[in-house]
Amino acid sequence: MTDKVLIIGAGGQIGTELLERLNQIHGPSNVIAADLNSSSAFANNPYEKLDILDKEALYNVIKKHQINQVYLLAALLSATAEKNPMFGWQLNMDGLFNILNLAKEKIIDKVYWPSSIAVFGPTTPKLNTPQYTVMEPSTVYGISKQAGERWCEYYFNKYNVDVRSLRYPGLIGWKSAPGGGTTDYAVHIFHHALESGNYECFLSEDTTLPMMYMPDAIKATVDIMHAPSENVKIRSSYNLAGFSFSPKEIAAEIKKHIPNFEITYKSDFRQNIADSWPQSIDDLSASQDWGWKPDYDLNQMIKDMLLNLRKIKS
Ligand code: NAD
Ligand code: AKB
Repeated sequence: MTDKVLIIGAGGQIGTELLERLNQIHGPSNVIAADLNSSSAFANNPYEKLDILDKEALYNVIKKHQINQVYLLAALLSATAEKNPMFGWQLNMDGLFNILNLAKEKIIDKVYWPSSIAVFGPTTPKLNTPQYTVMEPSTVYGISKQAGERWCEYYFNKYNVDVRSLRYPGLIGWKSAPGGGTTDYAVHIFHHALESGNYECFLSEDTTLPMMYMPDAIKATVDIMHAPSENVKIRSSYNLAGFSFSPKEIAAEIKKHIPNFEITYKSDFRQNIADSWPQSIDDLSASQDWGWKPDYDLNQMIKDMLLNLRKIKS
């Protein structure tokens, strides 16, 4: 049977790039883009205007297109959720339940739902954070992701729901803009370096965080969704690592390519969020269970970002 895939939140930072990749795998007519608003990125795909919180509309879209796989990307990210905690909780949890319950009823048969390094908190070991460790998230976003992970595992164990998940670090890409996260600075810095030659960072210079280049995040997403079911041994969510850096370190690297680039620092409320997260991640389980290995290190990511952003800005 041909897979019919629905991406909910297809217009976001990840959705835009995941859509491209899933088009290559399944063919654009089999990949349905859903979001609150349309986007030029959906030009080749069927599009559905959909609010994930509208259960009836969701059911109708799934029936209309005979969807069997859902990638659920709609969520409020860390910084936005902190400004509106109750709505962040509602969107992130009810959206997930709406999809998990369709999978429980066997209306769909496979679900992808991303978690985040935000499941960890101030009491988690910061270096090489293990797969299994203390998890006391201090943000509403992190609490929603941790609860979501528990529910994913519960639905797998209780109802045999084939749900797969990754704890993404901060994602960096040139094709799409980030929306409302704490790690967004790591994308903004490139645009500012090329456009004005200076950037005021909302995190302090030594705030080290785990990050990943978007092509690796897309590869991991596709790989875990295509791994044999028995290889996906963790049904909460897998740790995933790329590389780590602080604003000072990435600025120094960018300066090697753009010598006049200057960075200044003015921390805001996102500093507290970043300070509660790990600095580096141990992703041994993902590599052992389904062969995960990133393609990009920090220097390759920087070169590729600058090359592509220069092209689209010229
Ligand atoms: P994003 O904010 O860029 O995109 C989310 C998309 O969802 C947007 O296009 C938005 O319009 C859509 N959306 C919002 N509310 C909706 C609703 N009610 N119904 C339908 N669509 C709705 O987010 P992203 O960076 O692409 O992240 C996608 C997922 O990956 C989220 O669950 C996020 O927590 C997770 N994640 C992202 C990162 C990252 O660095 N980008 C890291 C860790 C985890
Ligand atoms: C955010 O900063 O909120 C996201 C994430 C790491 O989950 N990029």
